[in-house]
Amino acid sequence: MPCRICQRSLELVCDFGRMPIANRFVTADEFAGEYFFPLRLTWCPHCTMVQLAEQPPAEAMFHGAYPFFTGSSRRMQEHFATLAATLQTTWLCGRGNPFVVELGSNDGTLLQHFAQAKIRHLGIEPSANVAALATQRGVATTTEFFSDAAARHILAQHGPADVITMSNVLCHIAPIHEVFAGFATLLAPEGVVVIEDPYWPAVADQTAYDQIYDEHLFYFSLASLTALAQQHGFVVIAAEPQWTHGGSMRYTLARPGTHAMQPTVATVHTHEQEYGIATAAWHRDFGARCAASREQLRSTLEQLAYSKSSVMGYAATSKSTTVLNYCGITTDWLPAICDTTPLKQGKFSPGAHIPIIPAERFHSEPPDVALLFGWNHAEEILAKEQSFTAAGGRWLLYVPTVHLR
Ligand code: DWN
Repeated sequence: MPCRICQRSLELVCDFGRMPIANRFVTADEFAGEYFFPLRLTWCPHCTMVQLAEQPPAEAMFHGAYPFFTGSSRRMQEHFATLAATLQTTWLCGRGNPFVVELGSNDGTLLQHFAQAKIRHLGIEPSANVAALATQRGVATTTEFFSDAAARHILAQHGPADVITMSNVLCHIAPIHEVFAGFATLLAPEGVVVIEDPYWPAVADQTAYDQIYDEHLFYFSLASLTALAQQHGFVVIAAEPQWTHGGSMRYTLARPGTHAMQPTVATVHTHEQEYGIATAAWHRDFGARCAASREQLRSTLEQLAYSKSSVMGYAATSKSTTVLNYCGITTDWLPAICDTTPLKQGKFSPGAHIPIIPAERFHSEPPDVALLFGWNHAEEILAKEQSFTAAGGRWLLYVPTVHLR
């Protein structure tokens, strides 16, 4: 497979082995028919885009029983409330009857703020169950994948969009050029595209290899996103680091000459150059650190089992699927994972088949050690689980390094 952005040859960064669909939690009678694919991370030495060598079909990943809800974290709700306010004050103020479009609008966590403010909006969400939740909240939502054809249809119905936004969505999409064609069709002449995604240098720097799974096809940096945007006649006018998902970047794109470029672009660009993210050595080093982290986590879990300490996983994140399968973790070391999502409870984790139990069981049967798969929510989770820690419970983390605390 050549680079999806510039069509030149890709180089292997790390082979994570056979992997199931990260968000397809299964029942026992589904074990035999589980979908597996080779999870291999590559990078393009020409345009610098980091990407999976292959990805399962979109319909296998995003379906009518998609079990991730943006609103499942209190701090993420706050983040999206702030983003909504920022979009309004920065890009919509002074525009008559503005129109906001969100791709992958999930349960409407962001767009509900526009609905409440009676601002014209439209969410585009391919997973019917989460889209239905957004509709119940009064968020105008259509259940489909975004494409240039969809953009033409929306343009005819609603007119051009002043803001097209998406958070943790663009990095999931294989027909990415089709999506950019849709931006060009739908965006008003002076409109902006606001994109948030995990920031590849932050992922690599923290050895957060669990961000690598089927849904995450692309791993953007400013350099690689700029190369992509330029192909479609857009420039990046702002690049602002975010705390979300362990380190993300918010990129604002516009048509050349319509808005001034913010100083943040030069700052991030300089940082990426100094950091050397466009070198083969930097990528090789990441691959080596993933393998070392796996061995450390395996040996820590082995020691805990040997000392008869009970361990429970905390939060059945998509990321946990990579950790469990890459590290070969079984129920011998991890008998269960607790999670707040009813759609996951009572099922088994993809591939490794660890039982998912309700979050309440963490309180009624606290383990000696909690393996924190939701490490990106550590601040929120550790604050609400203070009594576990106060009673002597310990947390096992693996980002940025494997450690007990
Ligand atoms: O890009 C993506 C990001 C934004 O969200 C997706 N491809 C899917 C998803 O990834 P994730 O599953 O790794 O997301 P989170 O937000 O790290 O984890 C969510 C899971 O954690 C849910 O199953 C709920 C659970 N959780 C919990 O059990 N207790 C979360 C919190 C905050 C908690 O206190």
